[in-house]
Amino acid sequence: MNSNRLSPAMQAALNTQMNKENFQAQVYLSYGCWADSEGYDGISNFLFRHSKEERDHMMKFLEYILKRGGKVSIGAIPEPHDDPKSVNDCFEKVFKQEVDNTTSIYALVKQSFDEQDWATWNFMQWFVKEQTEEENLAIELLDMIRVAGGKEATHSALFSLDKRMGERGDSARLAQDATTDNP
Ligand code: OFO
Repeated sequence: MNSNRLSPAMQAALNTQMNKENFQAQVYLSYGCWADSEGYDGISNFLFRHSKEERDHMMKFLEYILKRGGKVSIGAIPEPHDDPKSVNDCFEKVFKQEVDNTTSIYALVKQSFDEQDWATWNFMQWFVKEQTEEENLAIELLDMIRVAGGKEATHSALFSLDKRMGERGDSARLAQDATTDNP
């Protein structure tokens, strides 16, 4: 008896998104390494923690597919994009990645609606809320770099910004505090 409660199309779409979350974790990881090698410890710490969040998102999709009796397909993770050219470029790339991810999440919501797969529709609502928060966070980063001078930010402005990010509260939670249920 087939106990898979996901349609073939939905299973494929959820697997694609699961692998995309893993790719995003790699991108944040590579940006974190770039920031550290440029001397921005606070920004690097923030990006490393965010990488862990994306990895937890991947696990959330993985567990959901399994719970619905589906088949998980772990794909290869593409190489992350080139390193950012500056802190300004880094934050712009983060914003773009989050907006792009929102588009993918909304497509999944629409697909679940069209299929009347209410379990998946309900599951996806967590990600709709999460993307609003992640976009807010990315907008906040853009605001911070704009106030610091944007592309023209001086070393001392970037030093203060890095320090501030190092002292930030845990809006991006510490890796050890995150769980699959509450990434
Ligand atoms: Fe950046 O968020 Fe995952 O889904």
